[in-house]
Amino acid sequence: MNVGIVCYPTYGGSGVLATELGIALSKKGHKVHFISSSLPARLNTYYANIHFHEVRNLQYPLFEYTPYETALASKIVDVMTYEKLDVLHVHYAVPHASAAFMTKQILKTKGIHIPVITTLHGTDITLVGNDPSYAPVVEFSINMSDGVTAVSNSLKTDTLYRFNINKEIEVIYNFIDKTKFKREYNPELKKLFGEEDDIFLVHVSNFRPVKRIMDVIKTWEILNHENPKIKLLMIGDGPERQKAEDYCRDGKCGSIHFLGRRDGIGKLLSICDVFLMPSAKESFGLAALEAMACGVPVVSSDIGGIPEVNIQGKTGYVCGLGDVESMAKGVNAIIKDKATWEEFSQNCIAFADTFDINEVVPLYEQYYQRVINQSVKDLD
Ligand code: GMT
Repeated sequence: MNVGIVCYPTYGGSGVLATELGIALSKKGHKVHFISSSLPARLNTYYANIHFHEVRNLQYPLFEYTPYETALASKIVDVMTYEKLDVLHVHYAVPHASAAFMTKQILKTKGIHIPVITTLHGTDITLVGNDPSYAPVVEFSINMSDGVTAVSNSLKTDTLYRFNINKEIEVIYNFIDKTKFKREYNPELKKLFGEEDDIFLVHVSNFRPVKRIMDVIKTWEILNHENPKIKLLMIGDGPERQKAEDYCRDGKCGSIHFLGRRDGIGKLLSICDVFLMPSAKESFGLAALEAMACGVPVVSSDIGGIPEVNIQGKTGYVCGLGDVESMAKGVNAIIKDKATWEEFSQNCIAFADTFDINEVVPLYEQYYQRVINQSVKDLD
């Protein structure tokens, strides 16, 4: 197949998932065209069958805001016309689904038909997409897509609750590439941040307000107060990082390491003992799944799709939003002895296996084929 993928290039679950999907499809012999405003973060090496088309956003003094959606639709029209895509798969509804709809209309006038699949990732439905400034366009463009997928059952339910949707939504879970995320414990790496017998908590995100990184720090504070051997690695960057660092600057957070944005974090995760995800919104929690694949149990909030990934009492604990006391208790219950931690860690690896890339990518291929076949039938 010749597949077009539209995604955000930034560090965020939807862009990561879209990029990993494109890479996996290319390895299976499909031709993949990424269309994005810059090179997606995880597309940092060369692959056969992968092409990258940059959306150039023309600046003009008249524009207070540059019309990205227009530039994107124009770029898709160009790629579609010359590369003859079989299907266009857009990740994150805002504004990719509406840009795709516009593209379809333009191409129709040229006698070209392209089926569009929209994958809903989370905040495009639960936070940004249902804001009145976007909602009517989001609802319309989801309904106009030829296929719609959501990354968890929770997100499907949320979408049907918040919007008037007349399309069947297929749930295809996010996936994990075990060659990139596996347990590779390295004591030398651990020594860079502490001592061999320290216990490391870890958080990975883009530090946006929904990630509630102050809950991460408060959970660590409770635990570190009881046991100073408990340390914390904060991986990522974003708008809330400054607030968290300022909170720590009077010296009370001596054993927190802010590592910033990092690539290839499987090795870092592998020196850690518990992953913290106290998010206020999370349709799936790809970062938690990546930690689990590295054998790291998760203590999280019970929001959105997280309980479909983090299984209470097996791979970790799910707690009420903002309940840092329960989160600290959850961590203690996991790290109380080596055997308990080992059991949770093994459960994590086994459960992460059920989201294996080799199982999930064929679901997308089958779905593409179904949507293509149906759209050809609809044309007749
Ligand atoms: O939440 C983020 O950090 C980024 C966001 C995105 O759209 O890029 O992630 C969403 O998509 C991920 C991949 O499907 C999911 O794992 C995240 O749970 C989801 N985030 C939210 O719902 C807040």
